[in-house]
Amino acid sequence: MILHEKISEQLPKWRERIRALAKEHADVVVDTVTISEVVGGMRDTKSLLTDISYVDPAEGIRFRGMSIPEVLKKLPKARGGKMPLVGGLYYLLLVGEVPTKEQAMEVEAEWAKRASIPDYVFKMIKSMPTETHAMTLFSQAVLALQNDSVFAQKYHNMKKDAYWEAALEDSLNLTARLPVIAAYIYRLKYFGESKKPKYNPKQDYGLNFARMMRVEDKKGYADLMRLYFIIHSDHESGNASAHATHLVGSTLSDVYYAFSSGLNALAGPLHGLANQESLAWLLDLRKQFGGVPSREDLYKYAWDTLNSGRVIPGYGHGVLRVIDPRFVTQMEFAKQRFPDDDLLRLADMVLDVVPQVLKEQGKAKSPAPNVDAISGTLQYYYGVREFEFYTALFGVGRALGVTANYVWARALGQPIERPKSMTTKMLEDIVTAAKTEQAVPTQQPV
Ligand code: NMX
Ligand code: MLT
Repeated sequence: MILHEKISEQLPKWRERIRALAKEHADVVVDTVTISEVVGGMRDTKSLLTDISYVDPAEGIRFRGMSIPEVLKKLPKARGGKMPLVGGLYYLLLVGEVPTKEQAMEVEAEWAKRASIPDYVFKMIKSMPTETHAMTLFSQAVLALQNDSVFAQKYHNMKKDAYWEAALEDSLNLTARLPVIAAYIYRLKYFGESKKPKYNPKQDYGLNFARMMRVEDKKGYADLMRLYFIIHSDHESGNASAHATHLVGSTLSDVYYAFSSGLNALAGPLHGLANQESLAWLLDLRKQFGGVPSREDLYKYAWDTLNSGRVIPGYGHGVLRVIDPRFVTQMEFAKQRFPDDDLLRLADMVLDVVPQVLKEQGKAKSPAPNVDAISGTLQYYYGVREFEFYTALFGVGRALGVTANYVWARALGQPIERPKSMTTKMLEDIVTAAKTEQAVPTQQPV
C-alpha cells in the first residue's frame, strides 16, 4: 500500500533525527515554565512534538509547511469539483509530500475498501434515546468499533518498531468509516431514517458524504465538505482534541480508544461545540431583531452576552492572534457561491462589531474570529440546519489530523505522557524564594 511504502522509506531518517535530539542534546533548554502557565492551562508552554502541522500565532495553520491557500492550490482536485480530494490531504499529512492525483486516488480507494460498518454499531446507535447528543452517539460508535482494532489484536505479538503499521491499518479503517457513521446518525436522529448508508467506491470521500447526508445540492455540498474536512483536520498538537487523542494513544491504547477521547474533548463548548453555539447565537440574534439588526442593536446584543457572563462563541483563540485563515477560506467560499445570503451578511456584520466589543472589554487576548464563527452559516445554507450535529462534522475532519499524528507517534516510539504536577504551597514557596533572591543585593567584588 502506497502510504505504508512512503512512510516506511522515510522512517530510518526520522528515527535517527529524534534519537540524536533525545540522546545528544537532551539538556538543551527549549522553554521555561512560568507560574502563569502552570495555573493558566499550560498556555504556550512548548512541550509537544509534531511535524504534521504548525500554528503560527500571526499567520495560522500550515499543514506540512503549507498554508491553506497553498494546500487548496496544490492538492489534486476531485472530479467535477473545485476543491481537493480529501484522500490527497490525508496523504499529505501522513507522508509529508503533495501526492499526484493517482496517489490521492489510492488513498480514496483504501477508504472505499474499508468503509463497511458492523451491524451491531448501527443497532447500538439506534437503541439510544432520540434526544442523545450527536457527539455522544458519534463517540460511542467510535468506541464500539474498537472491537475491530488491529493494534489491540496484535499488541502481544508485535515489536515496538511495528506498532505504526497496525496503527496505520486502524487509522485507515476508522477514517473510512466515520462519514458513514456521521451520516447515519444525522439521518436517524433528525429524520427518523434507519437505512444504513452505503459508501460508493466510485465516488470520493466528499461526494460520498454529501450523498449519504442526502443534501439537495449534492455537488455543492460535496465541495464544501471536501474543504471543511481539510481545514478542520489538524491544528498542531496542543488543541484539546488532538492532545486528548495523543495522550490516550501514548498509553498504547488503540486509535479507537484514543480518538473517542479526542471527540469527547471536541464536544466541549470552548472547543468544537463552539460551531453549534456560534450558529445558535447568530440565529437568536436574527430572531430577536426580526432579521439583520442595525449595527447598534448588534453591538448591544454582543455586550449583553458578555454581561451575562457568557463568551461570544467563535471568537478568540488560545494561540492565534489574527483572523483564523480557516474562517477566511470559508468566508471566501460562501461569498463566491451565495453572497446575498441573509445569514452570511449577518456573520459579516458580526465580524465588524464583535472584535470591537471584545477589545473594549479588554479580556480576550485575541478578539478575532476562529474557524467556528462561520462554519455553521455554510452548513445552514446547504440545508444542514440541525446545528446540534455540527461538532460531529468537525470530528470527521479532525480524525484525519489526529490519526496521522497517532501513526507517527507510534512510528517514532513516543513514550507515555506524564507531566509533573505541583502543589499550591510549592508554587508559593517558589515565589517567596524568587522574591528573596531579588531583594538580596548582589555581592560586588571589593
Ligand atoms: N468571549 C468572551 N470572553 C472571551 C472570549 C470570547 N469569545 N475569548 C476569550 N475571552 C475571555 C476568557 O474567557 C478569559 O476570561 P477570564 O479571564 O475571565 O477567564 C479571558 O478572555 C482571557 O482568555 P484568552 O487568554 O484570550 O483565551 P483562552 O486561551 O483562555 O481561551 C478560547 C481561548 C478559544 C477558549 C476563548 O477565546 C473562548 O472561550 N472563545 C469562545 C469559544 C470559542 O469560540 N471556542 C472555539 C475555539 C476554536 N475551536 O474550534 O476549538
Ligand atoms: C482547533 O482547531 O483545535 C481549535 O482552533 C483550537 C485550538 O487550536 O486550540
